[in-house]
Amino acid sequence: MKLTGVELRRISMPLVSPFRTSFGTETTRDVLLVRAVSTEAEGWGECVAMSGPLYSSEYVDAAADVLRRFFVPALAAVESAVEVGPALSRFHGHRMAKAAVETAVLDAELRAENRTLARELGAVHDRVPCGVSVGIMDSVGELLDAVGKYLDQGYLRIKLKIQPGWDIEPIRAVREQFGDILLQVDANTAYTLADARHLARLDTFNLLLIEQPLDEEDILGHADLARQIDTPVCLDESITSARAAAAAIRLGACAIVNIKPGRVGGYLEARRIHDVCLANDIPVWCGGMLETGIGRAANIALAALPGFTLPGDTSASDRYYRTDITPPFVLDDGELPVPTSPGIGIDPLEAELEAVTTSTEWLPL
Ligand code: NPG
Repeated sequence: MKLTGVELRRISMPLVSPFRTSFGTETTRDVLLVRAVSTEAEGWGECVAMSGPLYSSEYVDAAADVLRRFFVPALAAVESAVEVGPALSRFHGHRMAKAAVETAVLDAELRAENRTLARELGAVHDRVPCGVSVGIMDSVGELLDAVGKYLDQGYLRIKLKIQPGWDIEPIRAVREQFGDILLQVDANTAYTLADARHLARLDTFNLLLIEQPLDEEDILGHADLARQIDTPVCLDESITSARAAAAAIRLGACAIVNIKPGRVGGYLEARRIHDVCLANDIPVWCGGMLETGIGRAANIALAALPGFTLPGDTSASDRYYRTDITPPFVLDDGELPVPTSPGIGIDPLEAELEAVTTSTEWLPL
């Protein structure tokens, strides 16, 4: 496969409701889409970087810059997606940007060969169970309304965003109101090890897991915390590679791993993390970054691998967007279907895509 160029396309997607986490509130997703064009086919990737460097050091303008100046020019001799990682390995970090372009090349390659991403990654299911991530709210009443609505829609597991001052009471209220549902919490690094006794108070709520309670670099802190609380510790931000996953597991820093392809540099590294976790009996689940249908399609393929034994943040399109840029993913009995068409298995809808596009840039190779 010979790449002829890469298009960077920025789109602006208003969320159906603001999404509040411990690091900020997202009301509109400023998404960077990457389209890789080859002599045989073209493919899509979605960059999951946010507008600002708040979830991690990456942000969308930086992703566009590093792709334009360094990554795309380095792909001139690349003929297959497996060559993208090695071609970019001398560049440090910027994993979300790397993931976006690797996915676009992989999608183009799979489409040219008439193969699906799910099959390529080793998927063993044709449907995946779905959870939903519920942001921090102004009041417990508002939270209960939101959780009730999602449960009515069929979501199989609820994840609550927490932070100091918004943890015990909202969790207790959700448990009291909705009983024995699958429930987990996500702190996005908002606590320190000094909060261990406070976090041990969550033990009584029988949570599936607590996600990334401490700083992303604090692997030993997570190992210490894991010894002091009964709730299983899950890592997200800390796990940037298969090597990082292996180290965190060996140190006892996590019992569960959230896999987000963008965070780790792409689907090929995501699969390696899955393999490391499976070999160590560590359950994994697929995280989300408020993706459009492009990123969602690929995540659902990944979530169909055998080690993904917990419902992911792979919600239906209408949880995020009134109008998506692809045909929507619609929840069916709490599950989404794994795409069956070649590549990521979905195409942008031309008019919908044009309507939200704010800029495009063609980078010839
Ligand atoms: O359903 O896509 C989704 C969102 C899931 O909570 C979610 N994502 O930290 O995992 C996270 C969080 C996030 C959202 C992080 C937006 C960064 C930005």
